[in-house]
Amino acid sequence: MNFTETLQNLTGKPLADCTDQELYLALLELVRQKSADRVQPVTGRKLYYISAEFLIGKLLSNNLINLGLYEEARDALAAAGKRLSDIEEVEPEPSLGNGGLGRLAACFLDSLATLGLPGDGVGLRYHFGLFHQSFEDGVQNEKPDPWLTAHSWAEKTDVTYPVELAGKEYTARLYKLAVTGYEGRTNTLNLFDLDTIDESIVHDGIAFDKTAIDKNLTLFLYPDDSDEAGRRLRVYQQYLMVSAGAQLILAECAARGCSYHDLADYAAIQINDTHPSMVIPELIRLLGEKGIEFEEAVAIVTKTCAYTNHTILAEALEKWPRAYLDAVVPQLMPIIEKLDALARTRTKDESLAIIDKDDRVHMAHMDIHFTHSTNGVAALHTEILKNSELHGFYELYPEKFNNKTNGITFRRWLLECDPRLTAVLEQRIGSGFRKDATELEKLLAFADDETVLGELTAVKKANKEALADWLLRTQKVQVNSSALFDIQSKRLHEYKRQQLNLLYLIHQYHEIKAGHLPAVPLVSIFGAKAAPAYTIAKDIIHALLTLSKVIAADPEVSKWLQVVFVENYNVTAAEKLIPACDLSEQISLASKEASGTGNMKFMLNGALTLGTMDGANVEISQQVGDENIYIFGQTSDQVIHRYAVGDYDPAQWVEGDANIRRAIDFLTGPEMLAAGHTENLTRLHDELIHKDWFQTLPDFNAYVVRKGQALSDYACDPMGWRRKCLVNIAKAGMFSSDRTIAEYDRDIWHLGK
Ligand code: GLG
Repeated sequence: MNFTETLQNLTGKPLADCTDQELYLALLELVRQKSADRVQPVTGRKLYYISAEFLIGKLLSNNLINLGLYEEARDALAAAGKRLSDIEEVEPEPSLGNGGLGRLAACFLDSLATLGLPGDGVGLRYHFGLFHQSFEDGVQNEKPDPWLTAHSWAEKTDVTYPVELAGKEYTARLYKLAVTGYEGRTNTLNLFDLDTIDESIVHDGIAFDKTAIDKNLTLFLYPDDSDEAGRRLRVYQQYLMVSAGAQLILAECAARGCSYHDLADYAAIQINDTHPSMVIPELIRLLGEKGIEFEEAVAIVTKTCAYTNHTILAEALEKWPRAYLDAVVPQLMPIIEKLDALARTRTKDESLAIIDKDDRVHMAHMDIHFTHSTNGVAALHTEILKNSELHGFYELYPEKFNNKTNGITFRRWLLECDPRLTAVLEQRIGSGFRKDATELEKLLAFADDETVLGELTAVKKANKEALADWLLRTQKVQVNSSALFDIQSKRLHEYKRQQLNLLYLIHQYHEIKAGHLPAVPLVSIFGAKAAPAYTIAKDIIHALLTLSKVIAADPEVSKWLQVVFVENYNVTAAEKLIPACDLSEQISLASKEASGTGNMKFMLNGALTLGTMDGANVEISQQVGDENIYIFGQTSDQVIHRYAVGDYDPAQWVEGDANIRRAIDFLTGPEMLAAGHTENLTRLHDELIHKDWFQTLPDFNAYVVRKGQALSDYACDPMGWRRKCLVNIAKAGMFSSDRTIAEYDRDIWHLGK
């Protein structure tokens, strides 16, 4: 049977007569069948990647590509007058993640399956994932973001595990989602849920009764934690995930002949940030139930588990008040106490303890003491962990520390999101890069070939036009696609410094008004969600939306400058934005962005980076060379020094610099106040003048100068610009998650052995 017939069989009628919904369901079924064919038996060690987030994005096209069905599906549909892109729109995006950490987990699952490694994910089946963002009256509004339709990729199973929360037993049900690899095997993403969840308790946006655990437990990823009930709910969620996950792991290993004493020969468990840290005491507890003594259980768990640190921001290194754990997981507290006592026999340093003198339980400390590996996610980040943030631990366990620079899957972030670029690359260097990303280097041979540079320019132009169409269709915004597209899309956080970009845009506004025109018109695009309780982040969104209005209303300025804020930024939006970008904004305060992975996606799609020497920007700059990246600002050493001295006073910078003063004062000037809300704008203004914790002002002038340089290079030397883009694409190979996963396997997991 040929492809069209198979599809017709599944829909029961000729393709041309089917609705997009029917075709979507048929393709979903086809993918299911084909991915089932690629399930392989597991021998030796299997990985369990436990993570609160798996930001998988839409799966249809990705699965079609990985299963080698994409071209056939596209052509069969086209022959029936249908477009695959229309069918993709039927699929809701599962927003089971917040940012890079969750997207990384999704890229890792793709690479594991592609490399033929046995490795499954373990997480939660949130009903709404992260919230759906809209802008109303210039303010972020949050609503539930449903993705669970009658037919979803995650299939319900009969497997359940009992989980005890606050002394009451709940039943965790397993859902399985097939993870296909590119020409590889099929693995599984295991997601747990309760049957009793009640979506109807959500009201007024994303509010709900935080104490009705049986109804709310898996409603949302990261429920609002600004009150105690919200924080406790996070502990409930985490324990549901790790207890059900640990039971699944033990059951699977036992089924393969594991005696539990030899668990480490069957399982490798990767703890993704601190959210799953309770898997350590939970496994020790469960092994105890199987008759294994505490000391042996500790040794087994240490050998089985490894921990990844994704940030040095204190707010993300979870420290739970002991009272929460006493209330929610009383069965774990005696074990955590014993672990704390054991850790104290290894070091006298109080700052390395698990339970501190204020009775807070440091999850990362438990991870480092009782796993065999702690890794950072980019070279600079790992050095900072070793030399400052976790220095005491590094002295105690130098052998545990290692670096695994993040990566991205090229199947989604090149083949799927940028078919035009993929086609040009294949024509010039063959298709070897699909499996071996370092083959992209072959493109360097064309660095001075004007035909190839012209092809890359044409690809970018077409992608920008496609983005312009999409913005018009979905947001009713018209953009000038011959302008330079400058994009900052990532979580909204002060350390990522969207506010620095904001100040730059205000500066440009004044420059244009003063007749100092830029080298090229600029379209500045943002995509970002702010955590619902993060007030200043929401104020930054408001300021950008307000500025966008002020500029749009001013014909003198709007010819040269436009600010666009994409609503509900998610993976689907990222796939539209990234291929269309000219200049990628990676402007975090040096030392604060552990790695960044958006930076890699933009580079791979032929954008140039404007960035600080932070996270993986450092490695990107090493790959491409100084002349192919726009670096500015303080170094991480300077930043760390400034924090250590503790005398940073933003008011002095405001006083001493007329440009900074003009930009900051504009926030609460008449134009902005007329278009926006006084409360939000004043709060942001005051925050920048009195606190500016992420040192925006010291980097302001360097940023303005460097960005001006980028704009003028783009305008005055188009071939030179395109050559730089080519080098970026050619040098992106090292940022394939296939490389990252191969390193994890080589150094930490040893899968299948
Ligand atoms: C974190 C960090 C990012 C990092 C990502 C994946 O903030 O810098 O790239 O994890 O390791 N919470 C995150 O997104």
